Amino acid sequence: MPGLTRGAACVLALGGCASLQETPRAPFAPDPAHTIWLDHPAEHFTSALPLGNGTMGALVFGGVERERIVLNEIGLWSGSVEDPNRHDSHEYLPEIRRLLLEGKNLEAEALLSQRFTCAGAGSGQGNGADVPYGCYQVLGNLRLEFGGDAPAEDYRNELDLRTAIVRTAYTRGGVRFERECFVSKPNEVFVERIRCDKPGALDFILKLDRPEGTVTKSDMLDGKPILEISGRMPSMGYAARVSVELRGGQAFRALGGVGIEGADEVILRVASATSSGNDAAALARGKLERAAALSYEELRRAHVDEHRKLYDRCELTLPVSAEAQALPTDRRLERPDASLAALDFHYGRYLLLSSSRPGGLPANLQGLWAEETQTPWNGDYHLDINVQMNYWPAEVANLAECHEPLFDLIDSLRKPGAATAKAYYDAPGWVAHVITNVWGFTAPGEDAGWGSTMSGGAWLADHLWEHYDYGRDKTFLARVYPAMKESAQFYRAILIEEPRHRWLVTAPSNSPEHGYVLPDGRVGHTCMGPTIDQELVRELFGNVIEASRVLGIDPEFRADLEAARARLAPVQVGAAGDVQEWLEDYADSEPHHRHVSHLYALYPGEEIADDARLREAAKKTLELRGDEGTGWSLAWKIAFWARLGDGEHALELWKTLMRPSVERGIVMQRGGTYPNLFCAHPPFQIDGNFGACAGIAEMLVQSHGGVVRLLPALPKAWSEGSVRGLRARGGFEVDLRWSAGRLRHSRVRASVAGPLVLELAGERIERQMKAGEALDLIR
Ligand code: FUC
Repeated sequence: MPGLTRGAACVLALGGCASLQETPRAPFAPDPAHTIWLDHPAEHFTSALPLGNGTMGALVFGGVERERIVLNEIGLWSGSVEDPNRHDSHEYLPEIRRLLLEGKNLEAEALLSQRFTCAGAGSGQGNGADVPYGCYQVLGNLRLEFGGDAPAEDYRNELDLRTAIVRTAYTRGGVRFERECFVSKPNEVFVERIRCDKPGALDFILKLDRPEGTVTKSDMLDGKPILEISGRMPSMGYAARVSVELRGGQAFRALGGVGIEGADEVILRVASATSSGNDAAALARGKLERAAALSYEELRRAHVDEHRKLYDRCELTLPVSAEAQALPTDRRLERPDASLAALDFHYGRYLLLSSSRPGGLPANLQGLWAEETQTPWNGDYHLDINVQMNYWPAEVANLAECHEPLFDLIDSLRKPGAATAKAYYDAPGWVAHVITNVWGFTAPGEDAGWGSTMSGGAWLADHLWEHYDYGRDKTFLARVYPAMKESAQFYRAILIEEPRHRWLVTAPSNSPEHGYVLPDGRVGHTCMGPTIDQELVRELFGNVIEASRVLGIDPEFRADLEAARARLAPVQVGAAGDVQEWLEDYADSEPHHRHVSHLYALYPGEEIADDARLREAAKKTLELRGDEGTGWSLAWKIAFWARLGDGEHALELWKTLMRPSVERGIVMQRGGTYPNLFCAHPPFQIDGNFGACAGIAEMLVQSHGGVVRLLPALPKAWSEGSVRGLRARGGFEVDLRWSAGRLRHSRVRASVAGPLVLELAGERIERQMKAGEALDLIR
């Protein structure tokens, strides 16, 4: 009985769920620092608006005739646990090293190609969906087919970062339509409300599908429509289930889905799950049943409250240009104003808290948003910059708990990484090379040219220390110390002495994905002691030394590391006045290569920043490398220039990164930004979003070398502004307000007792802080 249904729903609506015709339309006034909006539906997912709760993701296209919402589950991977190690590889290690010590690098590389790559197909050259390595895959598509050909007017598709709600609104055939959706963390469900201002005018077909391998069910259960997809990967099952709540109108079976006719309002709930057993569908059903017990308003309120607890901790305000107030986000990319940098910063935080939550998997190459079954580069975890960059904003931008999934991943690599350490190096401890997945892949990659960089583990282990250094939580340090120590044990065991200076170096390794030119013109990759390895091992040893001191344990291991650390090859300055990328001053095979690995110690590492000679060399390196690059490469350079104190140059890089991109295939140059502000490698790769967020923070507050620096790289275009809730190493939180390019008010709060060294405009202030104390400076 339609009348009765309508009446009953109206009673429920008293809690605030007024229908659209009763709600006076508020003028559309998006906050330019917290809203991403477009005045047309997305043709591709790089214009769609992302939602996520760390496990479930959604990309909302905002279609008028046809709406598509891509659904994701962060654990949905093909592939399976495998043994990718060649267990006899260590037998060839002495010969590989002998060749390297004799300067026969290419011969060493040839042997590496035969004996020191992974067993099996490895990553499948980045197309690993059907090999054991596997691939992160799309869960499905939710489709709403409205049909008709009347044009839409007064259209907008809008994501409010503060509420994590996407709203799609337009007028069509004289009727105003409004859809609102979110992915709830507390209730583990995607929710969408569809309304219009004419009673009974909602007619559409609802469908749920997946590109491959799926059973689709659409049915009426007790008069209520249910849609479900489910399927199995080699090692897991997955499912998504949709329920439909109607206010007015009715539902009916339709070809490939369910039809809705004559409704005033429709509420969709979608739950999903992955499972190694056969219970994914049951898990999804359970979530859906729990969410069905709550009204739309209750679900919405719980979602917004939970989201704001994280999102509101930190805020950046920068000058807004008049046109930025009025322009949709994609048009703002053509003339990036200061407030777009604030939006980009907030978006980085938003994307992190949407794709990485405690208990889940880390944000992958695309966070948790993917529309294919073969995601570029398998949507995996690359360990030679990419997954680490994803977590650069976590501490400084006040989302430290979102860092946790990375720590779990690191912990999960200890066991497989120990097997790899044994197989290839006959060494203790654990190691990971260039790539990993959810199945514990730690072996070298399938190609020696890029696959044998051995510092992936050391770079990961640095994140454990960073989390401690920002928060100074000794319980955390004690928990993660074994992973740090076992990583140090590995590198301690595999270092060899190079003949020229008798420095200790890694061997065999390479400088991530870059080649050198030998004096005779031949190009090689394999080497000993690439600069990044030396920087990472020096840092790892330093962190483990310090951690063992803080925890009061392992004095003998500490002493051994101290002795070895003093003998590691130093950062060297080459003939061109730049930082040498390799132990020898080789020429670059690609002078403008995207990786700038040897400047690891400038950012995020600390070794270069406070050494005048090395700073100059780093500057020279950046000048020679140039201001181009893939998305993440441009983002890294923002942080490099910020550390060098050059805010104008950092801003230029950020502007280049904002360059509108339409390229969606894999291209190893010309990074930029898509209409939805996703970073374009190209293709979409989320590391550049996170790198830019961290780089912007680095322009405002730095805290390396035991000194908290305020406004160290402020560009002129940002001369007015404020920031609240940035964090600094040592257990500090910082608020700043500045005008005419000068700091007016700073507040530094200490969460633990300890010394504070503050630097602003060349002046240093030192204080002993108590836990909970705040220091205000007013100028
Ligand atoms: C590394 C980078 C590429 C790309 C890929 C996912 O191989 O060198 O640019 O980001 O990871």
